[in-house]
Formats: sequence, C-alpha cells, structure tokens
Amino acid sequence: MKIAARPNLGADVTDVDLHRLSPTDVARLKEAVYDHKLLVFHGVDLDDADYVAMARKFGVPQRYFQSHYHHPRHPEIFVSNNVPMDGAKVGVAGTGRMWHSDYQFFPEPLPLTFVMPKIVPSGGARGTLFVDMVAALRDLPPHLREAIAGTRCFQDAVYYYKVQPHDVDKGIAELMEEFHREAPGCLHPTIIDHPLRERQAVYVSSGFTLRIDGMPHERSQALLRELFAFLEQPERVHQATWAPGVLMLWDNRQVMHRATGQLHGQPSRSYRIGVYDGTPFYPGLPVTGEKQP
Ligand code: 7UC
Ligand code: FE
Repeated sequence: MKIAARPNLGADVTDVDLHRLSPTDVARLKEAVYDHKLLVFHGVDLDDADYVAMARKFGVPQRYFQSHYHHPRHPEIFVSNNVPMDGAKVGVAGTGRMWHSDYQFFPEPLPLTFVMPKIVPSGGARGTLFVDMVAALRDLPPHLREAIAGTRCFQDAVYYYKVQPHDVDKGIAELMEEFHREAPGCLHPTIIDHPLRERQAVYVSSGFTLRIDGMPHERSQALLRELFAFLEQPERVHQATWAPGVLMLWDNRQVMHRATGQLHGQPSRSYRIGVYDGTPFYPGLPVTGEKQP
C-alpha cells in the first residue's frame, strides 16, 4: 500500500487490494484519513456486496434516514443517480450540490464518508470539491474568529429536500413540516475539536447552516455571509476528480464538500457509504452508529 500526500489537501492511495484489507491495513488507513482528511484510492474494482463488506471493516455503515436514496439490495449504499437501472428510477439525482458536511443537521453527524463514482459524466471534469476546515480556521481573520468563538450554529437540510412522486399537490410548507418531523435540525458548535487529533475545525456550511444561535438575525446573517465567502474562496477549494477505479474516503470533521456543477441530464451515478467510526464526532457526543442494527 502506498499513501502519497497531495500538495494541498488529501492523499492518493495506490497498490492496495480493498478485497483483502487486514486489520493492520484498516488501522493504517483510518490513521491516514484522520491525518490527511481525504483519501483518494485508485485502481478500485469492488462489486456492491464487496464495497459494503469493505466499508464495514472501518465501522458501522449507515442507513440514510430517507429510504428512497437506498440501493435496492444494499440499504447501506446511498445512491446518487440519474440513469435508470433495469428501467427503474433508483436513488436520487443531483445530490450534494451545495457546500455541506454529511449529516451535519443531525445531533450525531456522520464521521466518515466513502464515495465511489459508478458512471462518470463526460464533458468537463466531474468530481467532488473539498475545503480544508482546519486550515480555514487557522487562516480565519481574527475578527471573524472572535465573533464565532464559543457560539453554536443551527443546522438544517430542509431546503435540499428532493420532492418525490407522492409530494404532488402538497404545499411547500407542508413538505417542510413533514421533513422537519424526521429531521428537525440541531445545534452544533461553530468550531469543533477533533476527537483523535490535536486539531480544531470550522463546522459550518452554506448548505446547512442557517444561523448562529442566540445572535440578532442581521448580525448572524452578516457573519455567516462573510464566513461562507471566506471558506468558499476558489483558492481554498480542492477537487477530487471522478474517474473509473476511483474511491474517495473523507473525514467530515475536517472538510466540507460538494458535488461539482454539471450539465443537467448528463448521466451520473455514485455510491456512497457513510461509516460511524466508533469515535464521537466531537468530544462529548455519543456514538449512535454502534447502536444501529
Ligand atoms: O440530496 C442530498 O443532497 C442529500 C443531502 C440533503 N444530505 C446528505 C447528508 O448526508 O447530509
Ligand atoms: Fe455529502
């Protein structure tokens, strides 16, 4: 196994057979993802069952809370897809096209995410974009850091709910209310401590972070606008390009991510598996994943 750091963010992993990971290999890869924040594996060839089995070695695979994202035979696989499978719609198209960290809007967010591109859109570099939130905190202008220190933010994914066939004739308010029954949103610290590294990270995103708790609305909005503009500067954004044989693994505690823009209708499919890694997302949180069936 070779792990080579990229110049800006993440590391490339080559010469590894993901069918045959020993406990030592898994331990090494987990250390590597906490160190580098993002790993990009190359030369990967796993079928669906093997993919789930491989992910299970890293922790407890998640079942996404909305079952229409699930792979028909493997509920642990979250399917982002716009190409029919055996004539049927499978998964959800156009997911993750906003800056976010996975499950940021739940009390216990998702620590690790695997994404495997299955159909790579042609025409333009298709990929996943990342921002290093540890580096961002380090570089944050002092006035911004002081303004957010000790605060908490409200996280909510309702504006990214994807309507389903049975939603026809429902009002937007009703759809939002239904979504909030399952996922009401929650508060998290604006700056989180990493449970396994001596690091802190900014933990907000323009996709899910709606306000800074306990602050007058105008001030909260102005600060978040400034913070998002800082985080999303082009020089902070690093791309992992999709290609056959690529598999990404990242630490949601240290990066935010989004899908690159792509022409609507371009065929695209990726399989995600979220993993609870057996460690609280940040110190003080429980480890729900271990209680999952
Ligand atoms: O459809 C999507 O973009 C899914 C998003 C609202 N949530 C992904 C997650 O795990 O946070
Ligand atoms: Fe995501």
